[in-house]
Amino acid sequence: MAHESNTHNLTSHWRAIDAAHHVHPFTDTAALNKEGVRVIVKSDGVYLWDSEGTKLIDGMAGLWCVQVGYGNAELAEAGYEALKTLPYYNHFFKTTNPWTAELAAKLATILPDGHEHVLFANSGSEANDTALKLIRYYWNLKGRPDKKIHLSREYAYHGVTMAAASLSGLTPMHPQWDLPLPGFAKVPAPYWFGAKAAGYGDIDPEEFGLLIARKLEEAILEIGADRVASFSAEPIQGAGGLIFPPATYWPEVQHICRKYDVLLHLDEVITGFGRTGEWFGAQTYAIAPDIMTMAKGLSSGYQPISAISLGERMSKTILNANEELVHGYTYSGHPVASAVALKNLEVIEKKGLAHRTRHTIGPYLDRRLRETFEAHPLVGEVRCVGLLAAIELVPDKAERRFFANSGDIGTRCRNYCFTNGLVMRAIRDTMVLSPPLIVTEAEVEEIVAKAKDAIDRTAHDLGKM
Ligand code: PXG
Repeated sequence: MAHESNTHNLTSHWRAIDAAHHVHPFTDTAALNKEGVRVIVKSDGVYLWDSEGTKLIDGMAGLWCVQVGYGNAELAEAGYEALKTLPYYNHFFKTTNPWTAELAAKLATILPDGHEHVLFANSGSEANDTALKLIRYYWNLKGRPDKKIHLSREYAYHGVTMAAASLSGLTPMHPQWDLPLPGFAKVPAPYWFGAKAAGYGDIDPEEFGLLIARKLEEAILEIGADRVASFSAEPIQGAGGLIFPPATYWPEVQHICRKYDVLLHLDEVITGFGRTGEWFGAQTYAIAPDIMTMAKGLSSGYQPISAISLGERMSKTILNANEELVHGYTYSGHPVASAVALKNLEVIEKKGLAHRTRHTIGPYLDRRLRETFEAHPLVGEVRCVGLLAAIELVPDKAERRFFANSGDIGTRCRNYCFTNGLVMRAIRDTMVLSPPLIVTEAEVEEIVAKAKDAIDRTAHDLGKM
C-alpha cells in the first residue's frame, strides 16, 4: 500500500475518520483535529514518508526504539514465519514456544551478571508495573512486609499505568488521575545543567553527582530504611530531558542502596539494546541492578514486547517460593513478538550496532553536534552518550538559566525541524536526538544541517542572530 501517488487523495479521508474516532496519546485531540493530523504511510532506514509524499529523517527512532531502522526485511520475515506457524499461544498451561524460550535464553547471555531469569510483558509501563509487584512480593517473602515505599526521581518517566505513572516524576502526569498512589516518594535528579537554576550555585558536575546521590540517602533515613522497598531509575533519564548522570552518581547510589537494603530497579526501556554503546546502560555505567525492565529496542519497536529480568537475589527468593506466581498477561511472551525480538537481537549483534554506537557513529554525532552548536548564541550545552544527544536552548549562554515560559522556544524550534523534514523532539527547551543505530555519517550530516537551520531560525526570531 501507500505510495504517494495513491495516498494524496486519501489524506483528507484518513484525517476525517481519525478526527471522528481516534483519541491520541499525550495529545489534546480536539486541538489536533482543528490543526489536522499528519498521516505516516511508509518508512525505510532512517526515513519516514507522510501521505502527501513529504520525506522526514527520523532523529528520534520513532519513540526512542527503532534500533535497526525501518524496513528491516529479516525482522519482517521472522514475524511472518511465526505468524504462519504459531500466531498465538500462551505460557499459562505448562507450555512454552521455541521463540520465547530462545529469547529468554539469549537475553540471559547479554544481561548484567546474575540476571538469568526473565518475565515477559507487552510495554514498558507493564514491565515497570510488574517490577513493582515483584519487589513487593520479594519483601513479603522475606518477611519484611513493611518495606513498601517505592522511591524514584524527579523528571523520571516510567510509563502510564497507575503504578508506572506514580513512579514517574514528571508532575504534569499526575493531576488528571489523582496520582501518585500512596507509597511513592521522589528524590532529585542528577541534572547538572539545571543545577544553577535550581539554586545549587556553581557546583562542578562530580560534586553535584555525589550531592544528589546523598539526597537519596537523606530520603531513606527520613522515611526509615525498614520502610523503603526500592529505588527505580533510568541509567540516563530519557523523556525527562536526557539527563546524563555525572560519573560520581551511580557508584554512590549503588553504595547507598546496598547500605540500606533497598532494591535497585533499573529501567532500561530507552537505554537498552545498544543505545548507549553497550547492550545496556547498566554496562555503560557499571550498575548492578536487582531487577531490570526493558522494552522499545528489544524488538526495535517492530512488535509490542517488554521484559523484566531478575538478579540473583530476587530470582532465588521468588523462584523458590514454592507457590504459584499469580501474575501474567494473555500476551506475555507472544510467539510473534518473541520471534521478531529474537531476530532483532541477532541483527544488532551481526551488524555490531552497539559497537559502532560506542566507537564510531556515536562519537561522530557527538563531535559534529559540538562543532556546530557549542559556540551557537542560543545553545547552553551539547551533551551526547552513545546515540542519545541533547542540545539545551537557553536565553543566556553564560548563565545556565532557562527560558521563563518553559517549552515555548523548544516547541518553536521543533516546528522548524518538522518544516525542514527532521523529526527532533523538544523536551521543555532541550532539543533531543535518538536516531536509529544504523544511522550513517551522511545521515548524521543531514540531521545536523537541518537542526542547525531550525536552531538558527529560532535564534533569529529571538533577535539572537
Ligand atoms: N520507561 C521509560 C524509561 C520510557 O521511556 C516507558 C518506561 C513506558 O513504556 P511504554 O511502552 O509503556 O510506553 C518509557 C516510554 C517521549 C515518550 O515523549 C517516551 C516514552 C513513551 C512515550 C513518549 O519521550 N517512553
